[in-house]
Amino acid sequence: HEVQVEYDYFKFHPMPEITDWMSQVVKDYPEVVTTVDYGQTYENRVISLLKIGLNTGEKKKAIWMDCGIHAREWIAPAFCQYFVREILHAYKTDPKMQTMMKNIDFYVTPVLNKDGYIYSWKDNTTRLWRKNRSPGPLGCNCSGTDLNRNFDAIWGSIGVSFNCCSQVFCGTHPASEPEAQAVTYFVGSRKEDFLCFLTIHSYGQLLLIPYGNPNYTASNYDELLKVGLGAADAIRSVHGMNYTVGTSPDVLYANAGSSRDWARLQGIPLAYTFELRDKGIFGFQLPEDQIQPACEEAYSGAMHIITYAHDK
Ligand code: ING
Ligand code: ZN
Repeated sequence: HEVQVEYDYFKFHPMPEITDWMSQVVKDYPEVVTTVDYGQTYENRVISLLKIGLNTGEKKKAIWMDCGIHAREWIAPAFCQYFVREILHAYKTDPKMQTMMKNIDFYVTPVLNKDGYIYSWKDNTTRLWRKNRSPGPLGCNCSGTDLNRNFDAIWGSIGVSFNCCSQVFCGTHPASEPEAQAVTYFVGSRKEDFLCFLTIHSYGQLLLIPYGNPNYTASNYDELLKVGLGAADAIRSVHGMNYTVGTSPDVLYANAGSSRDWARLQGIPLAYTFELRDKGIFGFQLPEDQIQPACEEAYSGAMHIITYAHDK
């Protein structure tokens, strides 16, 4: 019989270890955690999420969180795993979390772009891969589509490239990629259930709100900004780190086809992109000794948004 080894949340893990971790979480918390397989990657890997919540027999509201849509942003999958650990610990001890688990289901995808993530672990020449691993269109020698430009949200309008060699290649048509299709179908088919859609990236220490195209303004822009600023305050209170809040064009750059904009266009009110640590000293190659503080502060920011969504 196997010896249980304590999972190290403050190291980066290759894909097989994350997959094993998912199975272990289901075994450890069978009354609140199940896995849902909801798609396949280009290389035919199963895309799975953890569904976390109490089965009340009632129709429940939901929270979405995905990590690892971009391969090289390793702190993001580490955060999804930490987030799951924290809400499950809180569920055991904190009446507020027990209430939340009755009212809502958390849908957490630790690694959405599995093919890309595995490729970024291959060797030091592939460590900074961003896109998925689908081949380019006929006649193009580069592979990979930027999944965060591929969603059906004012697709192709701004801040994207139609050159398949670009890091921000938006694909051949909206949701051309199987990974974007999986999210589109899973979330889209139950969009009225979702109170909030959080998509986790690095780096930059930003909380980005819709829309990426400056010609569009979210109908609840004021609410998105207010709740985002509250989350930034919560983040700052943990380790003093500053996060900037605003639309992508206001604080970073314009873009179209992001999953966050797609979620907001579906009617999900609270849609945020988290850009975790740091601000560029280490960039995508965040040292492992920053995983814990980065996750602690981001957890506090995410819980600020989730608590607002739940209590609203
Ligand atoms: N940044 C995001 C990107 O996809 C972003 C930033 C998200 C911009 C959503 C606009 C909308 O480029 C990283 N680091 O991937
Ligand atoms: Zn990213």
